[in-house]
Amino acid sequence: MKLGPDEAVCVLGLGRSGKSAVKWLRSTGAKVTAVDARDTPELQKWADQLPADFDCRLGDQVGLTDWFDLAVVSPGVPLDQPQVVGLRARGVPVWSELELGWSAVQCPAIAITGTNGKTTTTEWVTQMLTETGRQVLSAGNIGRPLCEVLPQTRKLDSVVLEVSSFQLEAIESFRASVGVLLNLAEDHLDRHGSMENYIRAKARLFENQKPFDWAIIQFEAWEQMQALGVNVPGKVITFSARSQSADVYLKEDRVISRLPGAEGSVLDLAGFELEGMHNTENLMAAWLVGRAMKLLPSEMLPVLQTLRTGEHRCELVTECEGVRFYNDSKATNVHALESALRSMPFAEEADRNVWLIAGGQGKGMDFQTAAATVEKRVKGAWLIGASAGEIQSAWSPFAPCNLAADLIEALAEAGRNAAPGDVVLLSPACASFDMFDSYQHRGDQFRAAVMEWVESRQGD
Ligand code: UMA
Repeated sequence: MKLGPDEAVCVLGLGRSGKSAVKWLRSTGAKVTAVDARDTPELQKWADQLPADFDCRLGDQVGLTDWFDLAVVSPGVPLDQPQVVGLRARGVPVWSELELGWSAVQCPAIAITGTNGKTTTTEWVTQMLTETGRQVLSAGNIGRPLCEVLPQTRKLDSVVLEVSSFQLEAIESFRASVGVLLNLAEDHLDRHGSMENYIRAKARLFENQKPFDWAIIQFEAWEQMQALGVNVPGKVITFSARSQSADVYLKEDRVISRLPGAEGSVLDLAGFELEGMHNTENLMAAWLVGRAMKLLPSEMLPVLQTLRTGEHRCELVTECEGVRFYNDSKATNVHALESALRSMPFAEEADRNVWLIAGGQGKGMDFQTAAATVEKRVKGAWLIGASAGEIQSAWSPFAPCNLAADLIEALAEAGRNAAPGDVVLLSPACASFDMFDSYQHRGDQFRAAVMEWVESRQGD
């Protein structure tokens, strides 16, 4: 569907995505109705700044019985939400903000998804392409909606998009010239209902690809997709740090390729400062994107060697009296927590040297799946937030678990118990929204609390 001027478009959800969709649509001459279940002073103020004819409906009881040519849903609005169901029942096409952006984007897209690592890999790919002279911008789930950067896309070689299952669920024609799927593990089951639905939503990244497009897929995720009979029309390349059956795989400290024209060792990990198998796979994916974009190995390598993980991702905050404090607030699911536990430094005398702070708003995941890793690495856990009790039931047989009132108390307890060689790790395995504005807010609070705690120790 091509969007013409004067179309009546309803935008549901007025967070970052919805507001940028409204702005873009208004610039095209569309007649926009903006809707949000919240009726807050902040949203009122935003609506008041727009011209008087702007139709903004705030509150959880607003009606949507008028005709719309199109509805655009924010990622946080589920497709089984009554307003969306009602619009669909009346034959109104429902697009995600990603699909709306795609209808107006003026350059090819590189799109990166996966349960974990998608922000890091999006940042790395953007950095690699920028530093090798390509005109690119990152957008999407990374925090900058595609609709916000549309005017700039005319001048770009590519837009690098981090995409989520929420955004992919409501696409029609969105097509990535290069699509990347980093991994598939339990996440957002409260929204998708089952792992199968979640995998199918993620796999939509590849459904509109042409036979000459690239589908760069982690080997294990590819197996999960194949088990569901998902068809991928593009050129599939697999990578894995665990399975040597992949096209690109890990052997000791080297990344080996069996791709035609690039056979043999392509990366020597000794030259990289990246911890953990998950980061090796993120690196493999970035390298494969570079190859798909026709970058020369000699161009890519110097940039790849400078890559680091960002804030809130196993970020070393400080070391005090031989105890290292890590902020992994970005770990919002069980799989990310397991990756963090595996990549934490060991103590000389024992593998169980991690004092873990976890908990927050669960997403229908099974915390028990982390039990073996918790048993191997965790000396004690302090649990916070809405899921604290559920996590305690799941992990208590494997490690000492305690409930804490909040992050500050959990940190104080973990710090008090930690001995030289130990690690205090915030890796919540949950969303932050029960106690914080975002994972960044949670990580910032943790960092500040660690520094305060360390100062108080030094004052003793
Ligand atoms: N709302 C309704 N009705 C509903 C549900 C929500 O009106 O039934 C309203 C809320 O009242 C609120 C608005 O919708 O005002 C929120 O919309 P939103 O949750 O889509 O928030 P945005 O600010 O648009 O942020 C979204 C992504 N959020 C989600 O996917 C939940 C951001 O990803 C993304 O960075 C941003 O678009 C820009 O693309 C965040 C995220 O947690 C970081 N993503 C998940 C993840 O990474 O695991 C998928």
